[in-house]
Amino acid sequence: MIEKLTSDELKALLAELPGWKTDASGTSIQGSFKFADFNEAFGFMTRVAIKAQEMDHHPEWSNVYSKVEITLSTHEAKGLTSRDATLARFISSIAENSGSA
Ligand code: H2B
Repeated sequence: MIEKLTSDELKALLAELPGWKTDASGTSIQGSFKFADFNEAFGFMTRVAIKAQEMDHHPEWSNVYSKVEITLSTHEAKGLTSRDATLARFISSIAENSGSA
């Protein structure tokens, strides 16, 4: 069973990843990404989907035209783990390269 992040690790992760926040219970993190249009948003989602499939760790997300909202958590741990940190770091790194706000 994968271990949950400690509260210090979660604090450090949120400090490292501007724009991500945690829910009140600290069991998931949310990020919101805005692109120029649907084409940019869906390209971003495609890159995230490929990474998620490689990792076998998948986002809960929604898309409305140019906006993508993402929630990450690890069901197995009923909370946040290093898998969420890895995927969130990847998402932020490619969002920067896709013109997100
Ligand atoms: N994605 C996420 N976000 N959390 C999980 O715990 C998870 C997953 N578990 N993708 C994986 C798939 C698991 O259900 C399969 C069986 O490996």
